Amino acid sequence: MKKAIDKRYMALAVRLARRGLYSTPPNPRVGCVLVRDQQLVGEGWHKKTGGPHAEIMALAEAGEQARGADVYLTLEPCSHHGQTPPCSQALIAAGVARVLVAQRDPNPQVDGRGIGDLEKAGIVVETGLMAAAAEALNPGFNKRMRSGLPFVRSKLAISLDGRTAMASGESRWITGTAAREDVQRWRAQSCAVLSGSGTVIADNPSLNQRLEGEERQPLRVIVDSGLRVPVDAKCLNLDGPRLLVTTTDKISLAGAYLDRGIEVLGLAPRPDGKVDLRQLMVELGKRQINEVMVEAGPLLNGALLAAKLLDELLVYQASHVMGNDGRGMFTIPGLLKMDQRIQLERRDLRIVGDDLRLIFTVSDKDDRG
Ligand code: AOF
Ligand code: ZN
Repeated sequence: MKKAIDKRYMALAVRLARRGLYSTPPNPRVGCVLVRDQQLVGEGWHKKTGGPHAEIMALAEAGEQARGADVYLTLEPCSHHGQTPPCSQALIAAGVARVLVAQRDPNPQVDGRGIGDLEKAGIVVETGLMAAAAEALNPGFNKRMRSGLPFVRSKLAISLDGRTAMASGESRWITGTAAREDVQRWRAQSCAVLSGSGTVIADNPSLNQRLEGEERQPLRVIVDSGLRVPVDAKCLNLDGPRLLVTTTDKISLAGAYLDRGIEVLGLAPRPDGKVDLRQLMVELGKRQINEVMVEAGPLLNGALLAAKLLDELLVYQASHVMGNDGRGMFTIPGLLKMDQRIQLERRDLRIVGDDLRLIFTVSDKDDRG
């Protein structure tokens, strides 16, 4: 009985955390529920980096009622002075009786210390209830804290026969409006949207998020080893942070971009003269980028998948056939035998408007930073 009640309140904490889906990055989404004598006395969630943590909001709502309360937390309370004081101490000072923590905080500054603080103060701590749901709130934060690398999700819009553009390059629109609206939500929850010079030249996409009421714009990152992207490309001129990534030997030619306020990053070129994508991910991790959404063509997608840098595929499949001359999803040369296949695990399947939406986890990947 008690177990079922605990699960119900933890599920509420997860739902509260989700309210921060679009606004918390680079901080994690966190929810907190306070219950005393079977009464809900406080609810909190973390809205914005620099703002109050979930626990502080819930404690403020509960006031004196926090004394002796049970606390349901999706993430271990922080134990450090960041932009705000430690939540572990606030919970202790409020006199709570028991704390249920779904997920330990992988931030090396916390990593068990928050739980340790509570236990030292004589508070009963239970961990692991609904851990998977709590982890799923923050794939990017968790991965970045554990490996230094962001979580990378590639969005692909395809025909039934897996084509992403006609041979002419034309690709508007493969999927319907409902799928394109869905894409806006994924963009808005990302810290960065990544594309390549080929896509920008062919489609001139905006790559910004246009969700109503959401202010935070993900960083638009364009990989352009040859500095071929026109300076007046939409994605380089719309409001919001922009980053053009090229190789160190090209950086002296980037004046026209810099004049427009576009940041240009030069990375040491690989032997083939292209940008080192792993280095790019390391760099994005250092910039506190949690989730990257890739919206690119088959060359960049193929290179990312082959380099084991993709964590997830978000695929929208339309009900039409584009034919054999159309472009594919991943250009990966040298895959000839069945045992060279790249293994995926399908996690979700649903219908979005006229299209099918599939989410895959890439099983075979490399998380070393
Ligand atoms: C919590 N509750 O609601 C959140 C936590 O700079 P600060 O003070 O905002 O601290 C950020 C770190 O605190 C973040 O990296 C993560 O480890 C933790 N986030 N902790 O107790 C919250 N958002
Ligand atoms: Zn905190």
